[in-house]
Amino acid sequence: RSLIPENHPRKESLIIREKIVEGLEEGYVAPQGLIAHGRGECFDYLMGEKTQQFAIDAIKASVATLLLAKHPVISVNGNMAALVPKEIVELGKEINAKIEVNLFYRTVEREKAIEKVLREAGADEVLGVGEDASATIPELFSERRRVSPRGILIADVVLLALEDGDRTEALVKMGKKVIAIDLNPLSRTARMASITIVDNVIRAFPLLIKYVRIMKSYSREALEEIVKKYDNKAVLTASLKFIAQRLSEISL
Ligand code: PTJ
Repeated sequence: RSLIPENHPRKESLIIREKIVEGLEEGYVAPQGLIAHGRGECFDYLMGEKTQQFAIDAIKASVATLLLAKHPVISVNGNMAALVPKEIVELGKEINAKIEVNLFYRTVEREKAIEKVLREAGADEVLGVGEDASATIPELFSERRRVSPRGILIADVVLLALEDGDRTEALVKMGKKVIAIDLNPLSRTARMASITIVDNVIRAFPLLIKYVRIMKSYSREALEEIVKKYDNKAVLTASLKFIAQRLSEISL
């Protein structure tokens, strides 16, 4: 491993990079995942590398939606497995969600490697690997169309991150609610999703777990009210305004 000096001002960010590189070396992060990570870092930088209020609002609406869901599924790709494997499993257990591997650059080897990472992180069951991905999402032509008939196919709510816009759109067209974690508020995924958490998965997952523990005791009515009041367009606008304002303040 490369040596990161203890006092390096960007130590955290460098450690996170190492996790992605390690995932690449172990064969479960796609090479394109490195590019995606760099784009994410750039947006994170613009947002001060902190969870902002618009992300908290989206996280609360996501938790309410997940707690009300009948068949929630957490969709996992290479970058997520590298960055938040334990948190994926923990959140899955808290909300009784299935965990499914779904890759843009799909190979059975990568699926199996991700399953291994998730099992080592405590998962009892991992869907979408090899033959299990026997169902198809209509109108989708990437390898992401192959899904598990016990998972994404029948899900009413899908939580995903670092995603391409096509699948989000196809899932929404199938009548599913899509919760997307994406640092880029301009991406097609961010625009197509039912709820967009504009934050880093590294910070968003622990917060989702935290709020599930708090909101578990809420009544159905209270959860439904949170979902009803939520406005994703307003959240995306707030994130762009935040970036614009921050840049104009810095450039003074
Ligand atoms: O593992 P696979 O085969 O499914 O491939 C995964 C990647 C990420 C390669 C694939 O989905 C892809 O190419 O994604 P995109 O189109 O590059 O989109 C990734 C989005 O995630 C971009 O909008 C980034 O800004 C955002 N992003 C990157 N890192 C993070 C992030 N969002 C949240 N947290 C991050 N750490």
